[in-house]
Amino acid sequence: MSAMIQSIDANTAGAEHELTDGFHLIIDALKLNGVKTIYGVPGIPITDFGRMAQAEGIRVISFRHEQHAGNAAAIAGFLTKRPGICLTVSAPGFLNGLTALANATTNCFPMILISGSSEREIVDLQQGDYEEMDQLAIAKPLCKAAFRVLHAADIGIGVARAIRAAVSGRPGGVYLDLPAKLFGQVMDAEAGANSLVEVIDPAPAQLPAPGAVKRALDVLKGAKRPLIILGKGAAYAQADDQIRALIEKSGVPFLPMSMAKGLLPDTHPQCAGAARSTVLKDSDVVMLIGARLNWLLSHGKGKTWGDAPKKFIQIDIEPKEMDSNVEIAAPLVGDIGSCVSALLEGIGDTWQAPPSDWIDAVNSKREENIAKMAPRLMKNSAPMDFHGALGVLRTVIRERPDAILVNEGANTLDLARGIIDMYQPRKRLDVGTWGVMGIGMGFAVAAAIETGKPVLAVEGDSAFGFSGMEVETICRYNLPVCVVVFNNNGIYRGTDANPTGGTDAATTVFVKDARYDKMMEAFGGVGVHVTTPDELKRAVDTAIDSGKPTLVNAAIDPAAGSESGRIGNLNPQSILKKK
Ligand code: ADP
Ligand code: TZD
Ligand code: MG
Repeated sequence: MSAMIQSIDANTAGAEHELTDGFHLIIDALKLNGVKTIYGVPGIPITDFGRMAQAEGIRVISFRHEQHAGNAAAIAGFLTKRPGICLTVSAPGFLNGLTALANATTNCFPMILISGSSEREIVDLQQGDYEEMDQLAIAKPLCKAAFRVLHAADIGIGVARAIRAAVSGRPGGVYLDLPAKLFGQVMDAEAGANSLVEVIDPAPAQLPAPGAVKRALDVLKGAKRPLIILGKGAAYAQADDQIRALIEKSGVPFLPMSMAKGLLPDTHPQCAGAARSTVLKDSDVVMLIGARLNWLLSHGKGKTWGDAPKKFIQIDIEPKEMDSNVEIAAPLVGDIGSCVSALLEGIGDTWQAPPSDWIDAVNSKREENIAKMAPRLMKNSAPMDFHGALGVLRTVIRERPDAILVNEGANTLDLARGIIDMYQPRKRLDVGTWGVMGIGMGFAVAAAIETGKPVLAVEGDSAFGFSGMEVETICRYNLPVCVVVFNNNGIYRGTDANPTGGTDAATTVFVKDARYDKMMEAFGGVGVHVTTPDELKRAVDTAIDSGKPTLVNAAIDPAAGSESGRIGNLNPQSILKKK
């Protein structure tokens, strides 16, 4: 359908002119650039915009809170390499979305937060407009780029800049500020159409310098105990075949970071996931592919990395990432597809596999750890502990490797990451670089919408609470999402008591034995309450087979978890704490 408006132009004495307006120009600009879905929450000044976008064939997914719409857009960006679009109202809606925008930027996910805003004249004189706020200024430090469009004729350029900024170089969040008046601005339809910009090659390949490729290969060749670490940048890059070829040709053990799991199957003979501490400690050359040496890798130094001297090779599109924490002996700046292809070309046919004593050491550690874990995963007891419950979910993903696993919580996150093997790229979506709670339902919605695959969201009961109201969204769009709430009555554990003995609950516990399954039932979905791993497996299988929105409330032993999951060491300690 054309977005044009038949009208009479007063200046040309009754002659018919086709006109268009801001609403339609924004829609046309997005459509021209392949935007198929918008995630948002309606309200002044964007309610009609959402209606019109839907009428024009864009899928508009309305959420109950902007943060979850923003998280949906962000993960859509990660999954598709195209910017996910989130649409919010002014000030409070914008701020709700901003958390997701900042999180997307931190995680290098491309997204665009489009917010309606109030009028510049009033905002700048601080005269108290409806939902007044200088949104552009507030967004700027929290995203990669921020733009405002004041004139309808600039919409094409504004949208194009936002798209290119989001996906080129290191991907990230972009803010696009659209004041209310812009939507109704009218202009000649033909001039409007001509003002639109189709972004050509939005994320251009960035080829590494040949000298840098040779340096990287020389360092790798000199290794006695090499390791490759794959990060979520490697998953994002969609260079799956090249990465697999490089790893298999080089024979180097690889360690996937959380969201890089499945890039090669966790059951691949070279996967060192189950020998993590050994390979970090004992390796002598480490090649990072789309992974930062941040807190998740102990900043590349200290106890985790052992005493042996290490050389790092780092592939990243962001030159400033090099030497962020330790010296990088061989920086390889470029996009991962191009860098890995160049390495593959340079590796030649005379490549020597790593020394067998290293491979043997890694393999035996891996087998030892896998064997140690195995019996714990088979425990079919009530109440369930994390391992028993995760043991069956691990089987679910083995049997359905194309399902997408969303995962958040503390124990629920850390243990699931270690236990549930992934088999395909970009199937594990989680709390990312910030370890943020609240991504669950937003990620689940977008994963279902963008891929059409079944989604299994494994959620701590606290984690789930951050986005729990979006089960209504899941039901409304009838999405094939099965949420499993690991209900241990609280944050980390459900056993804490108020130290004063008073009537207020302890700070980390929730209503005991809450029935989260009833929340899904309230909106027409399926709710199931389970107390054993066998019941859990049956409930999840039924949910995924049916494709119906389902919430499985899985009762977990309230005493089973540990403080902060695997990262309790990051808690500051008071000298006065223990009495
Ligand atoms: P993880 O948390 O999995 O360790 P990080 O988010 O820390 O991963 O690191 C991802 C890195 O990948 C970032 O430094 C980012 O610049 C980089 N990156 C993202 N996309 C690409 C790409 N297409 N090519 C090269 N590097 C990329
Ligand atoms: N707020 C936000 C936005 N992110 C956070 N990470 C936290 C608070 C702090 N936090 C964690 O780091 S994990 C967690 C919180 C509140 C919840 C852990 O409880 P859970 O998981 O029920 O989700 P387990 O299985 O009980 O450990
Ligand atoms: Mg919990």
